[in-house]
Amino acid sequence: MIEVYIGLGSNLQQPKQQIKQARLAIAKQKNIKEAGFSSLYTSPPMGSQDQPDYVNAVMKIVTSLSAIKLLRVLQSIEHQQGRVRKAEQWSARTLDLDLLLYGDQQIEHPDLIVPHVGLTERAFVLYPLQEITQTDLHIPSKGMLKHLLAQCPLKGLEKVV
Ligand code: A4P
Ligand code: MG
Repeated sequence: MIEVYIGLGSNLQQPKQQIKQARLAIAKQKNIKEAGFSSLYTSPPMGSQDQPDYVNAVMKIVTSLSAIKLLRVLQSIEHQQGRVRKAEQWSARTLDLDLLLYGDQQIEHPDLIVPHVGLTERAFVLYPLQEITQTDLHIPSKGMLKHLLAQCPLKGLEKVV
């Protein structure tokens, strides 16, 4: 079994509900067990400002699935929740599931880069990640989470109450 962190994001069609629904869909998969879930956070969009604010969260799971099989499971959940892929990068979406960390592995596959690209500069990933890690997490090839957080302004990130 391997410890994995997943980033969840949504800014369309009741984002909070989308995140909650995705959490349930992930947790009920065969070979996946939920091991933690952060608060929900809201933040202005990174990328085009011509779209609604996002709701984000981070989930910890333990799984026996390979990283690629897990990616396929996450993509099918995105699809079930009405995700439409647009040509434009960082466009609005009902659900985005990013494989942030897969144990302490570094993966460079045509369809999968782990740690997730950009993770180290994204407040909407680093702050929820910190909330659900007991010890100080090491991000492979990037350093300690607490050092990354010290260099990452909140950029409008707020906990959803
Ligand atoms: N892919 C490679 N590595 C991974 C990984 N670790 N996890 C590939 C998931 N997918 C990975 O992803 C494009 C391709 O990345 C996939 O085919 C997969 O094989 P996608 O989900 O189709 O497209 P995307 O999400 O639009 O692209 P991208 O570049 O991954 O965007 P991000 O990084 O997910 O950012 N602002 C706020 N405030 N909050 C957000 O959550 N999210 C985005 C999207 C933009 N702005 C945001 C937020
Ligand atoms: Mg994505």
